[in-house]
Amino acid sequence: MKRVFSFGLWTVMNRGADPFGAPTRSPLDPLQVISGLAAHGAQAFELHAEDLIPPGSLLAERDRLIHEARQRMDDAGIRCVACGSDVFSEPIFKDGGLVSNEARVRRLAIARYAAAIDVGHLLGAPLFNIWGGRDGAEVDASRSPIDALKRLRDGFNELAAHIARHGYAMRLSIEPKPNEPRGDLYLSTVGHALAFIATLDQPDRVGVVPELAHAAMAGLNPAHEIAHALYAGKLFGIHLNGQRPLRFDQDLRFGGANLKDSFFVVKLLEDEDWPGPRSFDAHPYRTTDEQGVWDFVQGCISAYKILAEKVRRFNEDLEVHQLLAEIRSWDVSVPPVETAAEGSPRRAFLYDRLDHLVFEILMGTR
Ligand code: XUL
Ligand code: MN
Repeated sequence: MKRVFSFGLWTVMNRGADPFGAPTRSPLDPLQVISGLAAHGAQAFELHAEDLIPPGSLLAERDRLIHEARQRMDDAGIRCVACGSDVFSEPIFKDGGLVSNEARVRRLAIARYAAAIDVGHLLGAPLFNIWGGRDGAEVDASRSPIDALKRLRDGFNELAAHIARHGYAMRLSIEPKPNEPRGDLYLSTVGHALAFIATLDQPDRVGVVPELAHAAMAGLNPAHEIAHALYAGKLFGIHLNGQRPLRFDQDLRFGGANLKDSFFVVKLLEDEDWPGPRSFDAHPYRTTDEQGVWDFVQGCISAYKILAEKVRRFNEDLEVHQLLAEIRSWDVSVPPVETAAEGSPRRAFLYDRLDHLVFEILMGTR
């Protein structure tokens, strides 16, 4: 299986601003980013419709930009694997898009998503991914969480109906995140999203896009999060990056933190032959200049490939094989009685050695 590497346009277009500091890089043009990604090893990209088409653009301008993007895509041999909408950055949605306490604002959010779905369709995106960054709360007294879930349900139902009505070959996904920018977001983990999807009118059309950083922010094991999505047949996409647990959203480059977690995520995706694009959603460091963003792109892809090679080594390692065969045999064998005095069976677990073999393989000493 040929792996497809993908980046959000917004990752490369990120200008290095943070809540305490101004941008450190000049803006990159999205069309330039599409060609640049292809030139630096990516076969695909994701975008928010607004990354390409400034909000408020007239239809003719939208069509011109889509036409130009499609031309770039054809020329560079790169495709669009997911579209979304930047419903989170505009002041009108400050108290929520789909969950706003104002019906008028909820309608605006749905219209905004629907328009972005149309853009995604025109770019050939098979997936519309929704990260509802404002669909949360700081003041729980302001909204019942049950009402929030019902509003989210109504919103997702309407968007799925929009896709069906137009006959688009497009699925929907939820990208969960526990918090930030809101104090708490309602769709916070893969588990929350899966339970929520089951309440929708067309649950088959909707899946999840787990992000490593978002799982780590909730203190969760990202490989386990992704496994839940895979197990439910709902892994519609993935966002790869790095993050120190239980902190603000760092969006570090893939491989920039949590080496072992990253290894087990790659191992899961590779062992399961997951066919989807390996999408990166990280930011070049604020210290990086315009030139350096392409090092960032190549670095993320290279980190994935190196980890995939480590997975291959792990899977082919003779001692690992022996240990895993031994572990599998326990399923049916009775453990030996350790001492006559104890009289009860005791198993010699070999996990210390196994864990060290992972360490050695990752460090390159094996
Ligand atoms: C935010 C995040 C977003 C989504 C796309 O944390 O991950 O960039 O991936 O809206
Ligand atoms: Mn993301």
